[in-house]
Amino acid sequence: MPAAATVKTVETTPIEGQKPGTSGLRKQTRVFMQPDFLENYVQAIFDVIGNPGNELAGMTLALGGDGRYFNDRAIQVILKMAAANGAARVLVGRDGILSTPAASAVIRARKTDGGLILSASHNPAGEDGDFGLKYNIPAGGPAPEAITEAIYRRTQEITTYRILDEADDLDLSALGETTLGGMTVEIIDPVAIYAGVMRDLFDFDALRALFKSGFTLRFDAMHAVTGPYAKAILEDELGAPAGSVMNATPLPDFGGGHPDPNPVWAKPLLDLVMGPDAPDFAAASDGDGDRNMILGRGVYVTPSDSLAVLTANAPLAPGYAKGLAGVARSMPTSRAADRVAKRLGINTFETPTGWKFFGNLLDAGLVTLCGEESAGTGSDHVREKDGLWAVLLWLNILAERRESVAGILQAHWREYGRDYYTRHDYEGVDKAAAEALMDELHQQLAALPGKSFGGLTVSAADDFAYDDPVDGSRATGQGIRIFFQENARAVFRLSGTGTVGATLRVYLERFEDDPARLGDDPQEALAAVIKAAGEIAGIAAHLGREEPDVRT
Ligand code: G16
Repeated sequence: MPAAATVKTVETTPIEGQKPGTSGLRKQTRVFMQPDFLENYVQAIFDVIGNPGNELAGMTLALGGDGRYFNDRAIQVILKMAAANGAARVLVGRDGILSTPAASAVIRARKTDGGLILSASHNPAGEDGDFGLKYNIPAGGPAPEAITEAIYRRTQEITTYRILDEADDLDLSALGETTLGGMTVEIIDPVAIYAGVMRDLFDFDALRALFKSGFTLRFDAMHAVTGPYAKAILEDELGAPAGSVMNATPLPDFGGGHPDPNPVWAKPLLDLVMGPDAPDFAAASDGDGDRNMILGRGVYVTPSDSLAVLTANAPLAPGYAKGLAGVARSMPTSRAADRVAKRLGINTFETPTGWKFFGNLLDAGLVTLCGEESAGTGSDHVREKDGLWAVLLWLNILAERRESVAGILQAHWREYGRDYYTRHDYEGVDKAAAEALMDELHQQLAALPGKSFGGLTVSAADDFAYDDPVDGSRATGQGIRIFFQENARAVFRLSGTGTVGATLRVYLERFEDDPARLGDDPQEALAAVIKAAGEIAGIAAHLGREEPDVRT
């Protein structure tokens, strides 16, 4: 970098559309690439987290992303802006790579003043795909709403941003320290700190023995960020045969795929476990490595069931041997984990959708595990959901129980009953139509109890609100819940992570204490609930769609 690098103050004006959603600011990549769009948002973050008057003076930040298109450019801009705003040090993953859970681990292990994570999670990548940016707090988790709202307000009044002038891009491919303006840039191994956390939690000897005994695994990294992590831990350290990790090289466009680990987008893996060459265990993760899908020979484990099974079995892993303080789940997640928690006599919490709502519960030691129907599971080891962690916990349980995934699941249902579950997504629908559907649902709420739809009778209906037991904050309008007398529930909410139009999510579940009675297909077992939900919300009339785009 030429010694001449100076701080340049650039005049700017607020840009529309910088309101963060469920998980930071997520937009089409081209929107992020507009002049000043990234710069304005980054400066707004720095203005909110910085010291009034001397910005980031003395602060250390972590920085990295899932390697998607524009990750490399955005990292260089953010580094130059951090230097211009006076940051002391930035820890950046080699080549700008950090999975979301690894970023959380770095923030916590190195006690930074938070970090910036570049990802649009499971959304497709590329110039025509999506991009995203979020700020995580020093505890390692996504910023709570008070902070994201302050950042948003700042974007609406911003007039200038600061960036280094005449500074060359840094080479981020070699580990070690370098300087940028007056700031130290420390290029770190993206895997090392994270792998250390996993080593502390799980019985790596037992896992090595499991693989040595011939246990087979397929992990689909979906050409996204988890590849290097999964290869280093599962293959290099634990001895899973080479090739157990598929699609392990992160690509800027994720190979043109949709790295959302669910039976629809990871269908080849689902087909594999349902076929004659099924491995003992299979799993997939998403773009930024925080989501997971769990499969066994001939079986798909829903995220809600996975949370329940992990809650019941976590103490088999050394990191949880003392038992769990409690378990939290997002509201639309099935109530399977609650049944386990009740039996164990531990805390349960039902929070709004969004990992940020778990942060306070974890910090206060009220819960140890958290999970969401959207393929997120995690624990108090970091403050993000963690895809590879879920895989390792499952493997540790399998290593101890030496039963199949299907066997464990069947035994779980026999013991606790089964919460049949499915989510129907209506994607890219007209925003106004989706909002009208939700408005109408609202208006009906009070009149619904006692009415019957498709053979089910509504027992209660509300719009979910959450009072945080730690800081007293209240989140309202978090999704409409309709309970039926027949142990069933339908939930409606609009996605907060989409970038085009609106996505209506309908979450459907029904509890059955004798799982043999309703058969194995959730769509069939839930037919009456699906019908009732469609009638109550008038889905076809509002959206002009007879069928959802995605059923998971
Ligand atoms: C994000 C949040 C999750 C949340 C999900 C919901 O996931 O981190 O906590 O469950 O959004 O998405 P939607 O609002 O579309 O239903 P991710 O993996 O996209 O960061």
